[in-house]
Amino acid sequence: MKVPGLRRNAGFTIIELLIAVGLFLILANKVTVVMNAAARFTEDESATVVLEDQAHRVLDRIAAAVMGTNGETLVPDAEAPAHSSQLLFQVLLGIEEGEAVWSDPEQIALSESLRKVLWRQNPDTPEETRVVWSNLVRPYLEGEVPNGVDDNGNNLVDENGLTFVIDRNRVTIQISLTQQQSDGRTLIRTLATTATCRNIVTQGGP
Ligand SMILES: [Ca+2]
Ligand SMILES: [Ca+2]
Repeated sequence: MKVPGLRRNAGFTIIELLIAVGLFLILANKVTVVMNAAARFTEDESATVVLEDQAHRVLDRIAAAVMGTNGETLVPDAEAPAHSSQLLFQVLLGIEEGEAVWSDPEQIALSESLRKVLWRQNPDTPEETRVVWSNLVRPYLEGEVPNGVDDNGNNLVDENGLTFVIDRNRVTIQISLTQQQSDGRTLIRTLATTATCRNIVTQGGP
């Protein structure tokens, strides 16, 4: 015996199937968007930690070097707001028989490629030794482009991604590190600190 309406309720109609497939595709698309955003966020977080960690370590090393010098050993001997991308200095190693003992000349500078921070001892001599402290430097400080104008409003014009401002025995160090993400976006982190030359030696200095 036939029951009225039984055939119609036994399965999905084509329209119902199309609606179900459409809803599934919309849902799948939303899930994909959310997953991509989560992956991007995770990648950004990871890269940010790397950039900030490396920037802090480089700033700490430079600040420690500056504190080991006296103002007279710092080259260039520039008055603020003059700026430079290199420091040449000697570190006070100690006092021997009343005389200050200084290290061999050391240099911290941006490389010619504008991407690396290089520490060098006895630079440009056969005895030169060098260590790369960072290879993620931005060629110009965040917000700055080489156009003869102070684009980022810090009173410095066309300053590089590693910049020193020397004001007597105080050195302000600014650094911008950058890393390109897998989707082509670029992350930038900029940090700054000021260090003071603490070894004021009036006799026996270089
Ligand atoms: Ca500037
Ligand atoms: Ca500029």
